[in-house]
Amino acid sequence: MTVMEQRSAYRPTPPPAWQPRTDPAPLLPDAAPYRVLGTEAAAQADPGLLRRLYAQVVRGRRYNAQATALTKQGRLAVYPSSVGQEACEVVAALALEDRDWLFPSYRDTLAVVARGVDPVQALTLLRGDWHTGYDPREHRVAPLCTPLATQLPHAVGLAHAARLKGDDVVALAMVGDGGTSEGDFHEALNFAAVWQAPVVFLVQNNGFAISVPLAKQTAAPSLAHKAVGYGMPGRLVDGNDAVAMYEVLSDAVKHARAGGGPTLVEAVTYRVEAHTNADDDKRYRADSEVAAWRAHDPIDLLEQELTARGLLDEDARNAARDDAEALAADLRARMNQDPALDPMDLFAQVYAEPTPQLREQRAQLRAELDAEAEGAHR
Ligand SMILES: Cc1ncc(C[n+]2csc(CCOP(=O)(O)OP(=O)(O)O)c2C)c(N)n1
Repeated sequence: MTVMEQRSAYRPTPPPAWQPRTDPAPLLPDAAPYRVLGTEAAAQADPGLLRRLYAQVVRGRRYNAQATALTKQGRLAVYPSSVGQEACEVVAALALEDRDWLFPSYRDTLAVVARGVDPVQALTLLRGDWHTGYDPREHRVAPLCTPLATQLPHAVGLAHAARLKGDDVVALAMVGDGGTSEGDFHEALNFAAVWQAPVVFLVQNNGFAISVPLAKQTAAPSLAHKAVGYGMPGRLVDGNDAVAMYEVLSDAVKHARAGGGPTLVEAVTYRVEAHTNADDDKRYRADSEVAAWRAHDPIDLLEQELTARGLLDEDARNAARDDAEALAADLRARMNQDPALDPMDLFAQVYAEPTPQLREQRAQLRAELDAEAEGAHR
């Protein structure tokens, strides 16, 4: 037999039938960020919702300005501003029920305040005073997380455990574009999808991870496209459009609560201020880019719609501004008081069984404090 004849006689067994495990088409994100404000769909937006969102973003903007001012007065060690991102921040809180959990990052104190946590307590960590500053169980808000993306597996664990116990709870976890490159992001999304855990992942794509622009962060078509690889739906939304954000996050929360599993939401927004008060953003981006985003401002978008529909007169505008001023004045007054701190608390509530090194450091600090107190009494 020739080689040709041998080959035509050989009939390899084909592999068992293959088909995709899930149809990828419904998981694909929107072709462009979903918008409502500034489009014809805005006419359908509920007046009560528009007014509520407006009051909240105006408060949020004032809170941001006050917190940054406190860093200049030496009352706050560091503040990662969310100016320009207020719609994402407040809607993350408003889309949840009281029984749900919020998992914020260091940039999300505004979401934490919008959820009802005392603003001074929300800033405790950034003041460098104490551990978390608030009781996470009281408002169901996890501690602000500084190690990037570590809050995501926590959110999945909590949501999965709640589901196993039969508790009707959804977890919403917030992360930045830079955080999506972390291993924790991958592990959290994979577990969440495999377990169909009731989690909403909200990525605030604000353009930068400190000085690293998105183009150097990922080659993915969008961050929302990453969802498909895990087998969960991805949504792409204009993060400066509070109404669009409210619709998309509320839908994702509802979907998770109904047993539909996790959703990855990419909110396209922009960090119009520096990374923190310790950063100089002029070194890595052009003023014109910032100006283009300032022109697509979350407050302006709501104001234009409310004004066009005759829902925002001078009195309503003043009421929102007065409420925001009262929040800022209270924050200023209370942050200007010296907190009563016990430095020994540094070692409290960290380990149930402190390590030998921590015990040694604790004893050393105790001795230094005692010596100082003795010196003061002489
Ligand atoms: C695991 C880890 N690596 C590095 C850092 C240092 N770091 C702090 S903020 C930041 C940028 C994060 O950017 P992004 O996730 O886009 O969030 P944004 O600050 O823009 O809200 C980096 C690298 C960190 N906090 N944690």
